[in-house]
Amino acid sequence: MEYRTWFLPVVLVTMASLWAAGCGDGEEDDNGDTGPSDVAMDIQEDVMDVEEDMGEDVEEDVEEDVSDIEEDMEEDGDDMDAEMDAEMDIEEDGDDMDAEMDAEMDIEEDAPSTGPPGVGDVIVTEFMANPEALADSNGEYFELYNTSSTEDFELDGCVIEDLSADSHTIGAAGGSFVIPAGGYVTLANSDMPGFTSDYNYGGSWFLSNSGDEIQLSCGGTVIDTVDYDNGPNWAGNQPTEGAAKGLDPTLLNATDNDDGDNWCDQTTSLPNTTDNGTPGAANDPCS
Ligand SMILES: [Ca+2]
Ligand SMILES: [Ca+2]
Ligand SMILES: [Ca+2]
Ligand SMILES: [Ca+2]
Repeated sequence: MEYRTWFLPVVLVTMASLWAAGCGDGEEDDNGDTGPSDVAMDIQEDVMDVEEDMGEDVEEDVEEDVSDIEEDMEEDGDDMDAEMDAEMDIEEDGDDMDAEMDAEMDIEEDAPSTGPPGVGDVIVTEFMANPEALADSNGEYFELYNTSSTEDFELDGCVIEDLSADSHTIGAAGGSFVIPAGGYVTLANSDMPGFTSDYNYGGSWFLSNSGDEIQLSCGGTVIDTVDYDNGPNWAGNQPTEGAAKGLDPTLLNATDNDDGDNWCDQTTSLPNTTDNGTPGAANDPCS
């Protein structure tokens, strides 16, 4: 105990000094928080934690703080979480066990986490029900749009269905199919429906030429539905052969896409066929 009480701070101060001398330039980074000089500051602050813990004569805390410092130096150069944890621990009860648990949680929280969308977060914005240049069995597709400007959403495990027999659970290669914030993804019954689709749901899911539904559900919650069944909300404006229907780009929400009057034939040619569509990109305007 006595040996450790003077030896560890000396070693750590030395380590911190070497780290600062070797990596830091003494100036603040442009972004102010993640550069080598900040790492050196973090380590120095951890050393102060050690000294404070020793003032309370808590040997376990000292050892754990030491391992915190070592981990921080090995990991990613960002000690902010560990630093805050250490401060809270000191304020609380002199028991540093929380810091270990916090550190584990920090690692989990720092990992990218993308959740499923909520109602209206992801909407149907385009569909090709009746291709002309390709057979229907090869050229049907639809497009989804992420209405959030800040949040990505995970679509793997979500279900695409209609209101009768068609149902397919998205099972992407690698177990992840993310639609980025403000972005589009395309789902098709082949890999090349006139362009390279993002997801191929295969040949057992169909878009009827006369009337059908596209519904996305995630975790049992319906996220969006488009029903072009020629019913009261979609009188006329049925699919045109060789042109995808696109939602007016000024009306990108889950309610406006229920009304067939807000959809129009796309006029931009697909990359690989003479049919028209704007898969994965903003739709052609409807007026
Ligand atoms: Ca069709
Ligand atoms: Ca169908
Ligand atoms: Ca809708
Ligand atoms: Ca589009």
